[in-house]
Amino acid sequence: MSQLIEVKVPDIGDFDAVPVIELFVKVGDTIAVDDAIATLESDKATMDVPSSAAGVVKEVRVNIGDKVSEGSVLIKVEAAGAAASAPAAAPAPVPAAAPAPAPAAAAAPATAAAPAVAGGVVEVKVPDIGDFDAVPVIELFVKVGDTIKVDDAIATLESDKATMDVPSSHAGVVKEVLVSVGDKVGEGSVLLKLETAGGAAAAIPVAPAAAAPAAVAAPSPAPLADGGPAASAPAAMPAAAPSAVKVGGKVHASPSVRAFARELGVDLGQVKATGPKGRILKEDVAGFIKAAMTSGVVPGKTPAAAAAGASLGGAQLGGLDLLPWPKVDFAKFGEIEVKPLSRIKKISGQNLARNWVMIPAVTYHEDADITDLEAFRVQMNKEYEKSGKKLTMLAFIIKASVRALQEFPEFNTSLDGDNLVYKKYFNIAFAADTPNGLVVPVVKDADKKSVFDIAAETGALAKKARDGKLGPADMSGACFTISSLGGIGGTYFAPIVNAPEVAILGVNKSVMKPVWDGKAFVPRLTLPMSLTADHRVIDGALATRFNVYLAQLLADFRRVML
Ligand code: CAO
Repeated sequence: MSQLIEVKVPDIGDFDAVPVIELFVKVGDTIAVDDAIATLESDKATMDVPSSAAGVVKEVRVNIGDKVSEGSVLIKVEAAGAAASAPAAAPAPVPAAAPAPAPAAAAAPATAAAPAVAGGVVEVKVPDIGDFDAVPVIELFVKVGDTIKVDDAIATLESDKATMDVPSSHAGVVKEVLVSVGDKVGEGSVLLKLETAGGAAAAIPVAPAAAAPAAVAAPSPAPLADGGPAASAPAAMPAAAPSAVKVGGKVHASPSVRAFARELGVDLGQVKATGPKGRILKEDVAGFIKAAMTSGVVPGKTPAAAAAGASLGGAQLGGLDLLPWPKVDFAKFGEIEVKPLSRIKKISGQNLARNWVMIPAVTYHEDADITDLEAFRVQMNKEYEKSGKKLTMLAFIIKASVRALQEFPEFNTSLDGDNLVYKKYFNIAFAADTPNGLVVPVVKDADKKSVFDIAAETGALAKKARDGKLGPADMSGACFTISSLGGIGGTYFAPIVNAPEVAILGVNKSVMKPVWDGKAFVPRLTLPMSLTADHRVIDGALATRFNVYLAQLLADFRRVML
């Protein structure tokens, strides 16, 4: 038997008529206890309301913009059988974030007998934040040497349900910062030591007393965040003191949006807000990521600047909050010579940096037994010696790769927003090492060419590359890239996907290895292969199937014709 359970706004203190700013559920959704249902936001705190029941959402009783209070029904949930569990022990109260109930009676803010400071060093502490304890600091807005005013935001604290800024209780110059991002703090934790300018901290507005007598009676160092009238002071959550925290700071976003952004490594400062009062919505973060993924460009920067920023370790790449590139005076440690990067290195570096950062790439290794293929290649080259024709291992690998791409079409695709573009042509690029850097010429329509043709074309393109004569047409339109270090050596490596392609095959020098044939170890010529694939398109199982298939083709090249 199923039953309908009403999920209501829990006790949020004296707080009343708080706007719903986000809704996370819709009819038909299956939710668990504690899943966030909605975000409520006052001018001081943002709080997610967790579900008190598990089940399927049958009705959503509120809309964005509706004002709710304790007891307002948000949704009706159909709990299946016993799963209907607890009309849960009273709805999990929203953790204390904001402060204290502002008694209606007390209309005007009072000026507290704040600690009179006649100059000197004062400690700025976390005010009374109710039952809340050990809350992580997620942002710090001040550093040693900063001059701050009363009420300037010092830090943002964030629990899994609420976000709150801690304003300064005093004005002065920051002498010491005693917390770091990630530290957990509770009421009374010292955040800063401030050198006050004398009396600066004296007139601290305090919420009009009443509901939180203890807190207010004392010369609390926690001022009203905005010094405003009590009526605007949120009474969220349990306990509470005079208003001491506020949401806002640099960015305006709910805890769940902040968590979402953190998960994706997005700096909310970079995201354009479309919500009311400049609030960043989940859609804004998703849109920011999408824009960065499709353009490959840091919003507000030119592609070159963005990529240059990446290659130089610039502070921002696609919203990632990176440290600036270390600036070292190398000459201090010994003799140096500075040479500018070649044009090719600058351009390829920008592309490599973008692809490395933006593609969730995984590299899969496989060994191909090319004993018979190499013997065949050597024999054919002898037979065709006089004709001037020559077969290379690279040409065989290109031909086999085309066959594998036909067998596994996902490898012959490109991502375009939410679409996957399947290509019906087979243009294979190969990395060519030149004195000026790496270039990637393309063998067009490799499926229509013989291995001899491909060998001749790669030879001609490689020469053109070394002579610096490749044009844009020689290097465009690739579907899949092969990077062969076989002429040099190595065992395995992890090539970087050449976007917008979704995979790249690296090969190293083949070596004789003892392989167990069931009765004895036999010497087999083994080609080490390293396939890197974009995990957004290609899963590990598919990548491994591709590798195994490619190895089979190279082990018995007759399979390419099948
Ligand atoms: N195993 C063993 N020997 C191999 C081999 C392999 N996988 N691949 C090539 N060789 C041998 C060749 O048979 C040739 O030997 P012979 O002269 O005796 O015939 C020799 O190595 C030289 O080959 P090559 O490298 O000149 O020719 P290629 O067709 O194999 O490669 C090209 C051409 C353009 C791919 C290559 O010159 C090149 O630039 N490779 C570097 C690519 C690169 O830098 N990739 C890294 C990108 S990521 O930083």
